[in-house]
Amino acid sequence: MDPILLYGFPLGSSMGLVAALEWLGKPYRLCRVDMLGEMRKPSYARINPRHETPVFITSEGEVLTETMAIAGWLEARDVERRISFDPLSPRADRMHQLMAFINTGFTGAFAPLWAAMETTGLDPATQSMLRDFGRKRVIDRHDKLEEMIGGSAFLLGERPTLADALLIGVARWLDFHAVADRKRWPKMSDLRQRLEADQAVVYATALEKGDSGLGTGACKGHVALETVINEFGVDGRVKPGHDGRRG
Ligand SMILES: N[C@@H](CCC(=O)N[C@@H](CS)C(=O)NCC(=O)O)C(=O)O
Repeated sequence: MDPILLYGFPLGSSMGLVAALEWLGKPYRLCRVDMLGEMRKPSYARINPRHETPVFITSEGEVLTETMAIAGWLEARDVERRISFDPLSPRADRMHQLMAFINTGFTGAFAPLWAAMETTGLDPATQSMLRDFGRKRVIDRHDKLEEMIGGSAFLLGERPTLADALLIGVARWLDFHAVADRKRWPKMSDLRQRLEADQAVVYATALEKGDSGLGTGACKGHVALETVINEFGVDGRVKPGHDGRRG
């Protein structure tokens, strides 16, 4: 079967994985998840008990959560090395390093900003403290990433890889939370501009917004969330400790 990526809207980090699937060019399907609504319902726990996107249904029908695990699955099957490198090469090591940085400290820096925005009943002082702390963390992680970026068109050379995919899904949160002018980090700003103009990212962003776009043709269509849950989610009542596995 074609693997299925469950991606979240609005503004899910998973948008980058949609772009990666386009760059990879192998058949896949998508499932669009409203993170503010359907992802919070009890039934979603059958596919991810942590109520998060992305989720990936592999071509063997297994449920795989966590961005790094999904990216690893794609990398292992990228035999033509369209979005990755020979796993034994230094560039693969460097790609993993950048992906880990983006998926941990860089992404996590935004957590206080999301909390300040989404937590109900926060008093203004706590909200302001969270915003201030988050803003400082985001700026610091941008400073660090700016230092890590070289002079190439994309993070690891002249074509985008999984590291760029992870970055572009998250980097736009800087603007959404109005943390700072992106031009404060010239290399990051140029990189983002290049990625935002990339056809795969344009396509992934359009889908996220509920529009249709011009993809490569690798996407074989969308599957309804209810269908994915019924076909691949754990059966019956969710038991503590399960991770979306059927067996
Ligand atoms: N560790 C997970 C984190 C995934 C994550 O935090 N996803 C966000 C969307 S980008 C989410 O679903 N948050 C829960 C929410 O919005 O309620 C991963 O790397 O895949």
